[in-house]
Amino acid sequence: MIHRNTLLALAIGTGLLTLAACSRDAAESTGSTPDSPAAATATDASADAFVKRVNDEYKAIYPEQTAAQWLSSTYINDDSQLLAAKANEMYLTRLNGWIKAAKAYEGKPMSPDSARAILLLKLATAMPPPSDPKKVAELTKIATKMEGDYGAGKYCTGEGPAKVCRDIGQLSEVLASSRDYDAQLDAWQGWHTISQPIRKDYVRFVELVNEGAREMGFADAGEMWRSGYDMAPAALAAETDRLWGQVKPLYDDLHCYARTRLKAKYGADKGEVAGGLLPAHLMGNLWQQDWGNLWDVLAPYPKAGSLDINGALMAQQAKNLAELRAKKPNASAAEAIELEREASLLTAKQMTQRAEDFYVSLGMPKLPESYWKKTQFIQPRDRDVVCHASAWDMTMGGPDGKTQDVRTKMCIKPNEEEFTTIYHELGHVYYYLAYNHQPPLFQNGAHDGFHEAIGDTIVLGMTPKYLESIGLAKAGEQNQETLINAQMRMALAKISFMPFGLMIDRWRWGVFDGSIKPEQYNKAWWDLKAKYQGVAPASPRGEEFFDPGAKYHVPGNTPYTRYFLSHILQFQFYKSLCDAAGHTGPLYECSFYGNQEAGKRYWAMLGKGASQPWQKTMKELTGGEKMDGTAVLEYFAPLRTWLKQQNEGQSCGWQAPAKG
Ligand code: X8Z
Ligand code: ZN
Repeated sequence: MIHRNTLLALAIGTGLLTLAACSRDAAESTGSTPDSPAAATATDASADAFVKRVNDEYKAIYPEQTAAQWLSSTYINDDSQLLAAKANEMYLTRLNGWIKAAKAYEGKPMSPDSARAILLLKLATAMPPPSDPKKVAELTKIATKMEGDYGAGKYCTGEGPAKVCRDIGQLSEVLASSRDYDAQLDAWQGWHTISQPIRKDYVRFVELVNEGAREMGFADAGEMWRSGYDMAPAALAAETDRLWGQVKPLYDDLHCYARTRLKAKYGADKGEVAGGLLPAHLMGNLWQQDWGNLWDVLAPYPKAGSLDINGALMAQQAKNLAELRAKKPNASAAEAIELEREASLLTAKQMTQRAEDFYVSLGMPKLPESYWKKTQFIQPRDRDVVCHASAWDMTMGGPDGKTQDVRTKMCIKPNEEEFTTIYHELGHVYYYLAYNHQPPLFQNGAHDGFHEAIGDTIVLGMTPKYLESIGLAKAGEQNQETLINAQMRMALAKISFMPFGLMIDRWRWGVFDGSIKPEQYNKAWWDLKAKYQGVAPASPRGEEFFDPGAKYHVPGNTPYTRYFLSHILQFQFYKSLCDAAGHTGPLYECSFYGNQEAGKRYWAMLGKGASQPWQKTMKELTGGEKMDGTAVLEYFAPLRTWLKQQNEGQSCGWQAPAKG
């Protein structure tokens, strides 16, 4: 996704452009005074002055580049893409001088803040470009094109007047709601046709970023990605294995339960794929990363309480529409369409106000007025956009730190998944607002998993009681059945995600280090899907497909380990905020909604941004310095017991197809 920190990463990566050129170019290319880094005596003061100059220039040139990216994501066409790619290229050329100039300060004494800023300058890249300017232009063009092609992707069927084209939203809707085996298969396969043409671009993209990473001294781009965690890249990889080991037993239990239910629903032959794998098109989600839409199939106690948030949100939309229609009883056909859009926009804003209210209840500020004016809430009907949700900081606070322009870009629909995604995106936005006072190079998450975990921590605070208090659920009397329902609802969103959060970058790390070759892209993808998630396609997916490209973050080049880490971290943050709020009793019962003390501690953490190693930031909030899955297990303890009972007598587990 292209939120601000991705852009920073992308931009700084391209700063490697002229590493080999002479140092005078650096001063010229940054447009600065002739304070040539090579000639400077690298004392404390000069390094600090250098970092200050980079920070000032960075903030000054940033808005133009971000504006071009915003335009190309909210108005996809050849012109906006050309401008976005060019803006990137120009911006990166400016940044290039900074990285090169920073070399002069290597190993010299400097303040800890300057040392960290220079470290971040060199490490915070998702897209390291080669030094050849032609290749930089090629890279920014390919990157813009891949994302645009994904955003505009459609699956068309029929000919002539009978031709129907469906976008990702419409195809996702089929998986969410239809329980017709073939309709789901068609929607799933249809979406996976859009990425076939992206394959050749991706192959070239990998060559280019690897070249860039190697010039910078990394083994490959994957190693560079793993280097942004205040620990050795190999240690980070081992850390993800350790964390997965902690939560995998819970995933295995959920997998077993889901399979039993699917077989009951679709029959023993269609409800699973040979080896005990879950059929990819039946999980309610294009990538099987969130099984929440399968509530109708997987609800433990369908009659206990009501957590039908989809129904409540749709009712809200219907109410908005009815009220608008009542004001305009004789609307023409064209006006009727406008009314529907007006109702959708109103519902989307109401959902966002709900999310804002949670943050404000913790003592955080209201969103700035400009947020409401400039955000993309719903899908425009007259043009292609990248619907994948993202949060943007357009100005980094502006020159005075107070000219804030933060936005979200979504295609909101009235359903539960989108509702919680709004809370997720506002987590990014509140992080921006909290750290806008920091120097630009520290305006980032403690690590990228922190950025992803902020809003999700709030989502964990959306207990049935909270949902009832905002009129979206009838929690009723709490008992064992409603507890298991609530736990299952959370597990279908969070636990089902974990192996997916891990496997995407297992695939990309392999692609970058060459152990996965282009001619095995798809096979390796499905091998990893089978190994980690225990899912499989219903029919063979040969190399004519490029299934990884059907997931936004691959053509969008957003590293994904951040989401896996976030799913661990958010339970740790949640537990700490519950402690701060004085919660006693089982963890899963806690909502810190409205608690100022929890809010104060959270805000303090957000305000630190990337100014210190994440371990320190984590210690300040949680008291510990390690990521740890035990809070996940503590939270889901009742569900774990319940799943064990349900799975009794079943033979759980799955057999990944033999590696060929
Ligand atoms: O991409 C996102 C956010 C934007 S950072 C909507 N997420 C991942 C995904 O959709 O694949 C949030 C959860 C995982
Ligand atoms: Zn996010």
